[in-house]
Amino acid sequence: RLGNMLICRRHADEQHEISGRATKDMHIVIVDTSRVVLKVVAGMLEPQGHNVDVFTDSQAALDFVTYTPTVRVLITSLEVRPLSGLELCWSARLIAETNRPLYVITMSSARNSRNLAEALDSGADDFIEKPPGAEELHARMRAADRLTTMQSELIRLAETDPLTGLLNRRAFLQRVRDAADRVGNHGDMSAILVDIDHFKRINDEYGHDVGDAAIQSVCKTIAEEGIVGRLGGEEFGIVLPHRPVTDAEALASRLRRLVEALRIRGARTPIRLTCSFGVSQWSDGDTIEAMIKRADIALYEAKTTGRNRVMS
Ligand code: GH3
Ligand code: MG
Ligand code: MG
Ligand code: MG
Repeated sequence: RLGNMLICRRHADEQHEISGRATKDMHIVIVDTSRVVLKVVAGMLEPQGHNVDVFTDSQAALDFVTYTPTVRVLITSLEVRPLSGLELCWSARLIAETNRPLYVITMSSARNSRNLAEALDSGADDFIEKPPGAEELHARMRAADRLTTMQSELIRLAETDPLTGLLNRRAFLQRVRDAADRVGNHGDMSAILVDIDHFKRINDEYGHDVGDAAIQSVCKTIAEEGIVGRLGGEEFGIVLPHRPVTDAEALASRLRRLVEALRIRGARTPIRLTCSFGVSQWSDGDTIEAMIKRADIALYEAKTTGRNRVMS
């Protein structure tokens, strides 16, 4: 048991060493009404390599954290304005529930169990007493680093398709939905669906491994711009936010030629393949499902009129 504790301790020491290096740095936001407190806390974190931004205004801090996805830790005093520390905590928790890791720590000079419980119930991950000691603060940052690193990895695993590294269907649709919110009702947005032609033949003739390699090559070729996802076996989606359908048509035509020029290795002779493309545009009062459905209808038309073509 004691041996175990020693090992844990040594591990902690190693972690401590690592945390001093730039590779372990985190983007941290600190909110407090006192510039002195901000200076003291930032002064403990910056020498560790962390990138620190300080705010006396909690609303400004929330806006910054909302629009700055690199922020991984938010440390807020409970006594801040105009949003209280608990409100800030809660709002920050809502951001973090989407798809980014954010570790929230509340700070108060009055450490009582009521404060602590309220902070945790408002979505805080941790609570520190003001002013924190350097050793304690660094240990808490290491805890934040462990948790957010694991969260990032889990988010990555949940969002990406392992064969191609592209967004999977669910993450793709979520990303497109977010983009649609930004584009609004009257803005431009366009979509492309891509499906490999006669792909079953490639699998049948050369085997599943070569089929997989073909999917990987096609995905590398078509993942040029926009939001790109693997929607099914050998079917991909590309969405161009803020871009008219003519841009999507031009991109699809270029990608069609690039795929045609591809040579897949893995068999005795290089394999050639083609893709069909369906293009659609975002229109007033649309849903992303409707936009993608129209691209799917266009894709079907490309298939039935001879494949290796772009239809809109
Ligand atoms: P079409 O031109 O009409 O699209 O013909 P197709 O043969 O491509 O037809 P379809 O799109 O229906 O067939 C897709 C095939 O892709 C069926 C499935 O066996 C294969 N497939 C799906 N996922 C994978 C995968 O991850 N790896 C490999 N090697 N094959 C896959
Ligand atoms: Mg098909
Ligand atoms: Mg196909
Ligand atoms: Mg298909």
